[in-house]
Amino acid sequence: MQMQTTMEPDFRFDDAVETLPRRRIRELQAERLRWSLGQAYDNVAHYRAAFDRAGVSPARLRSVDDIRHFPFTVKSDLRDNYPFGLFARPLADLARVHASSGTTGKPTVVGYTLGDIGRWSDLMARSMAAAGIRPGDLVHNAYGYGLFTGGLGAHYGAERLGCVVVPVSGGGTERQVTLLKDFGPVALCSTPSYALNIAEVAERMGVDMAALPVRRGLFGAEPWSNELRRQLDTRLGIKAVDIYGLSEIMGPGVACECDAARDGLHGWEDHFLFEIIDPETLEPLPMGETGELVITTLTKEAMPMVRYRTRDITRLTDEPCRCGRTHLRILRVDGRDDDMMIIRGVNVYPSQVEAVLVGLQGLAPHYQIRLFKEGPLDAMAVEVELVAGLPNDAAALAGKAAEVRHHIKSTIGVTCTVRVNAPGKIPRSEGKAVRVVDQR
Ligand code: DLL
Repeated sequence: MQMQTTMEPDFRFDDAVETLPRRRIRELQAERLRWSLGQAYDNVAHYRAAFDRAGVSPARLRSVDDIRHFPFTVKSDLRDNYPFGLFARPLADLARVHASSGTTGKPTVVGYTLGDIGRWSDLMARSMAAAGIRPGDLVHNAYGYGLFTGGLGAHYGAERLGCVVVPVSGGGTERQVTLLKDFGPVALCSTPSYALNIAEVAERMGVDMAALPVRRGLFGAEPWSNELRRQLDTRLGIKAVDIYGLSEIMGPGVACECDAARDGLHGWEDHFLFEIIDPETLEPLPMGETGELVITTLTKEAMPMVRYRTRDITRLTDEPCRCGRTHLRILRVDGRDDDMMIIRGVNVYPSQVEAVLVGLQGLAPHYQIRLFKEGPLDAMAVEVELVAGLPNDAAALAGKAAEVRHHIKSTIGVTCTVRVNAPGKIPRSEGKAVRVVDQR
């Protein structure tokens, strides 16, 4: 059963801004950039020192292209200024802090004024509308609530759009399925790996997700392949839409795909300046080239970020989109440069392995990659699972493993070890999936 939407299909939350001519977007960015750099320089000791060292001054900025003369900000700058050293406002003027755990050492802490929370909510509402969610829709929010920005980010955005939020948070998957069945939400917000977990548990409980009213999935916070998207579309009976963001810049809603094209994520350029740089030379790259995404905030009060190196590898396009929005698109993120594995000279992202696995018959889309040393070289072992109901004796598992190894070799070009496990052996995600286990 499909719910009818009451709004016209190309409904936009901020119609005038989302369709601004590109020239106007650049003018708006120049104006806001000067303000934002000024905030950083005047109120944050770290930026004042960094700008002075680089010999740059916000007042002398002529156009957005001048951003290339400003210094980058990196993750360790946040750690070095832990916890509140990068705030441009006194702590008492803030409304909230969030933090991400990070893989090593101290968490990175980010802060928001009430105004920042308002703009974030607007951008999440804009993203959700772009994804096809409409005012009045019931939204099941399975992003984790707490220090992680996913839960509260999606929550405030959905409320701002005029939706009714079910604030479930992550985990307790059987209960999630029961709520999805009983409440009949129109949209599901979660990481793509958790959505897959929900689909699997629903099947086990005998709940036909495709027969429920849910018709949109707003999935992000981790890289995922188009193959996984197709699988989620079918198994959940939805249209799965990609949403991107990071705590350092705001949280979810920095960019989001549109329902019309699902072909790249519109980066909201009235609030952020996007660049792609060569991660080796640190030089800006022209539109369309692949490199590291660098983002400068244009409207953040509590914590302006100047040329933040996201470590996310992708490319941008400013080709017109069929949805009518004029904001550039970030092509789907392959992964982080620190997730990139180099196996016998070949660069591999976990999402490429995922694309192969999900495309093969008889395999469940749950996987983990183990990195280990083989003599002096890095080697990769792929652990995957057979779907339930197939013969899973040793010979069947070995035969399937050989097939997977062959496909990985012919598609990605790397030789690796593959182990096909009986169903249920790979850990299931309740948030961001752990795809790579480093045993080197
Ligand atoms: O993951 C914010 C978020 C919440 C985004 C919910 C979307 C939905 P962090 O925990 O700071 O923030 O992690 C940010 O996650 O630099 C990317 O490496 C990765 N990431 C986020 N969205 C995507 C995506 C949230 N759609 C880091 N595709 C980012 C690929 C993504 N990677």
